[in-house]
Amino acid sequence: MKYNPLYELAKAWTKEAGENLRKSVQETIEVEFKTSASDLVTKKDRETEQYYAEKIKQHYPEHFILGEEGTVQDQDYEFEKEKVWVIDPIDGTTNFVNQKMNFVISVAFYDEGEPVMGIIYDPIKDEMFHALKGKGAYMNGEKISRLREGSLKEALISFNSFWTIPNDKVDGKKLYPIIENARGIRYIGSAALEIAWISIGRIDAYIDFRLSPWDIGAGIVILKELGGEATTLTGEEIDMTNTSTTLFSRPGLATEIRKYFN
Ligand code: 2AM
Ligand code: CA
Repeated sequence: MKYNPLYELAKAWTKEAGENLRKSVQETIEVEFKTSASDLVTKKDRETEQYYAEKIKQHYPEHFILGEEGTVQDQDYEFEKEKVWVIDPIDGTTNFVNQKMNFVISVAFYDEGEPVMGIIYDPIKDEMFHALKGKGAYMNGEKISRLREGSLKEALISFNSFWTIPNDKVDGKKLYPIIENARGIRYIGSAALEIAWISIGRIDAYIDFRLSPWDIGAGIVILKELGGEATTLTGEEIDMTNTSTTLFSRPGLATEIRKYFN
């Protein structure tokens, strides 16, 4: 398959970058604030993205990089027409700083807008979730089974409780019946990790109202490969050039959840 070498390289790079992050939680992590005290970036976010940028430039100089930290500047391209790496060097930076766990590297590859490859790596648990379109999804070396349908009453649903207080994206009261009718609510604090966990059934659905392409690029590939759902809250395809509302779930469950937002 033509993407196999790229897939193998990306997994090897991610393993190495993850080991580096795992070591760095022992050290003092210097924090900078981006837009507020809850929007963080560290030297490690930048270094890790830089690491990928160098590897990609070396092996695939014609590819583009859509990264959270904007390491590669002055790129002028159309996402739908090019080969693009979508990278979040640390998803869950707040967890990286405060918990020293529950953060991941999220790396995806899109070819002319088509989701091709996704890797989500939790370096503390040493759990790598990965998929190549049409070739199945894996957790480390083990193939993940296709997702079964599920219902809300048996489901663990993930969302940030931030969305239940007044905000400019959603009427938080719409989440109340979901809280009432689900088996339970969970939130880890890393969008990519929430999606990775859906793939192996640790949670059943994840709702968000303002995610960026790099938070979800890899998760979309992995979930789709397993028959899961990955759309906007209203069921449309996610626009990889913008922030969007998102609903990720095992099959069927998204339809049940969506009813509460009509
Ligand atoms: P990050 O850690 O890469 O910033 C935390 O609630 C989850 O939402 C994380 O996956 C975080 O990604 C993501 N997120 C997206 N936009 C955010 C924002 N403006 N502020 C905080 N977290 C954001
Ligand atoms: Ca990040």
